[in-house]
Amino acid sequence: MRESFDRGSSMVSDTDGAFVLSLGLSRERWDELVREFEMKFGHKPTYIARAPGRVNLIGEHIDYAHFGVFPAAIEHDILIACAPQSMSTNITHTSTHQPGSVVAENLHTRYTRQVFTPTYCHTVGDDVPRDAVRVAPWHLDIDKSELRWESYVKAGYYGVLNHFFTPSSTSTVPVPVEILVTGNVPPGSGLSSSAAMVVSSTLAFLATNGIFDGEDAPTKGELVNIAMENEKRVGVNSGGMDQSASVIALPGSALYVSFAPSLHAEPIVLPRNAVLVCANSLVVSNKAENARHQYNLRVVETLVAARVLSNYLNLEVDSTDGKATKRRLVTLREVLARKGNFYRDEQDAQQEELTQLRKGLEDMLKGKVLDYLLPRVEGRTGVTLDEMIYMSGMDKAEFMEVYFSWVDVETTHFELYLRAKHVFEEALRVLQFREVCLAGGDNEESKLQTLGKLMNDSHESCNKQFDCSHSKVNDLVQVARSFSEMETGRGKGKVYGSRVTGAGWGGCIVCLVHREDADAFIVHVKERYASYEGMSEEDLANSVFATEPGMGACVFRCT
Ligand code: NG1
Ligand code: MG
Repeated sequence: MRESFDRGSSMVSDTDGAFVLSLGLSRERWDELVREFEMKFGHKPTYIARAPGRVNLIGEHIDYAHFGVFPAAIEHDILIACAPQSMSTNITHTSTHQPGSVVAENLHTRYTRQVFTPTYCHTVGDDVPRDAVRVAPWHLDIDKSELRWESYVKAGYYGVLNHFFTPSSTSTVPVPVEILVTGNVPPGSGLSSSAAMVVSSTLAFLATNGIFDGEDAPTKGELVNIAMENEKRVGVNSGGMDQSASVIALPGSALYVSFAPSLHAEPIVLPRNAVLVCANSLVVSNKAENARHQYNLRVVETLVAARVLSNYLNLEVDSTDGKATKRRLVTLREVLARKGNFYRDEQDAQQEELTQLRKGLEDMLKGKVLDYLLPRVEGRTGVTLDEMIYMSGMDKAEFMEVYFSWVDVETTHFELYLRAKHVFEEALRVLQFREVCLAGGDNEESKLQTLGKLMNDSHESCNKQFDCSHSKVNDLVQVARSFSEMETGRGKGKVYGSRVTGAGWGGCIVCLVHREDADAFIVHVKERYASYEGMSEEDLANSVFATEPGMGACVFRCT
């Protein structure tokens, strides 16, 4: 991890509310949160941790293949008011006050109060492997079988405990904590409510334990890594896009985030007249529940595609230990970099060469290499498990160990070719998108058109090659695009591009619209998407909204 981001302590701001207001955040929500915290716990919170959701402009399902992506933080966020548990006000939860115990409340009435205490495993016995003690001495029960709100709180806490309360760290005993959560990022909508939950939870436990004040304060880069690991505890093997956007984003800029050879984020300003509009298809995508045949399956397909390509290209991706070859997971980005001779490992930790990367992608897409991923049988693109194992050059036992032992997926059919093709094409589109944004000159209109075209192409590929859209999402995209046939009084409506954003299989689309047309565009979409019929004004406003790139996570000390 590069130390290129601020020390984490700069994430804490003292505020009497003025800072909150100057950011354009709704003061009422913050005041209500503080009031409710006092009602529930009998004292004021010490901190409020805030982490935003994000919208991804382009670069879908390529972060876990380690290619760069292009998200922006949105104004919607998760807020967690928190404080160490107070001895004097412990009327309602007498059984707590044990080290690290947590009383978690949610402002949303659907989510009930949760009380939990982590356990510390400090002895190495028959049933406790030595590694478990060294790597993760703290344990918290996280239910992966169903989506529970407190799982995200626990996931954030788990990382804090196992990074900052280990035998080798300066802190030893976590304080008992009270938290109250509220949020307005619509769940399951591709705007990353989950990362916002995990990041804000991570921040809340770091702050209440005083870690930002000590020498262990993490950098923003370290926070991203911790939040990424934490999110995996909930059962989704995600890449790092959402956590990077939520932690690192700066107001007014989108981010180009790359992951190889190490995490790097570059703020990029969009053209002056670009407005992003998000519209929710209202199809809730339950990523944790469907991960076995959706998200996690895509992660496995892209990783196996990388293995098959490295086998056919004879790339030296495995290490040898004496005579035995040690197999490991390789990403599509690593295959590309090794093939193009620009592979660097994390030790070098320099920013990747974008010109080399671009050339590598163009070569890969021009050549015939991707055909290695097709079955040797005409008429289908996907392969069976046995075909895939054969193509990997590995024996079955080691293949199963490397590719399936850590993940639960459900299918008999793997679309290695289509998934890899999407990943390489999408990675190239992200680089083109970045270049257009950075190019000088004042040909705004043509820039917006090029960006929009890249977004439209991305949607087609998500839909057809990556199979992560949904018929209703496609309907919504069509509604959005039909704005370009409408007369606005200034000519035809200026919507440049529309695409599914985030993991997909439901959720939101993101549209690139001309600033002057944003209001008319929003009305257009609200009036025409079938599932919006009969919705209240308030629900409609929460379903279709313009957003400016917002600021990343922060902790506010309540004064
Ligand atoms: P969502 O489900 O939209 O938050 C997920 C992953 C990302 C990325 C996108 C697809 C998580 C937390 N995030 O985002 O890392 O892979 O899908 O581009 O699972
Ligand atoms: Mg998510």
